[in-house]
Amino acid sequence: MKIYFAGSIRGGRDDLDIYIKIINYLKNFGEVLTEHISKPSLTSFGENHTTDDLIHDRDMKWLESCDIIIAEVTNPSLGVGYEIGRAVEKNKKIICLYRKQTDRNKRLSAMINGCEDVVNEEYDNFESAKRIIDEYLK
Ligand code: 6K6
Repeated sequence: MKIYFAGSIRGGRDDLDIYIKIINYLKNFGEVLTEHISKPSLTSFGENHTTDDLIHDRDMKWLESCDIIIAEVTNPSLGVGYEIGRAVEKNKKIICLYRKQTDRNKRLSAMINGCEDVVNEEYDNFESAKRIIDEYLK
């Protein structure tokens, strides 16, 4: 199974630790096409080896070829929102994982939470994220 993991890069890297754990766990179920998102060297300031055009076109090809998208959507990211929208157009299976927040002012965008083509799941910690992943990927 080809898995496309989406997580914030230029939107901010505060959730990198949980991305690393989720990606490593997803590898039990198949090939994670976007494993680079778990690289600490991929900072919000970017890498100079490639251009934005190439990143966009490569990621769209991966999105087209994947069987499922797992998006960690706690940290708002334009790129992740864009990927989810494009994946909806392509009729892909999309699971969004949103970590429960103590700050009531922080809520998942209505455009994701209100999208009937997306499975939205809230989780508390990595253990509960794993249970959700098991539910959809096992
Ligand atoms: C790294 C840091 C700044 O720019 C980069 C370039 N690298 C990227 N490489 C691969 N995928 C990327 C890159 N930048 C964005 N993406 C895709 O968009 C990933 O698949 C992420 O799920 C999503 C992150 O979007 P932003 O808006 O948070 O960057």
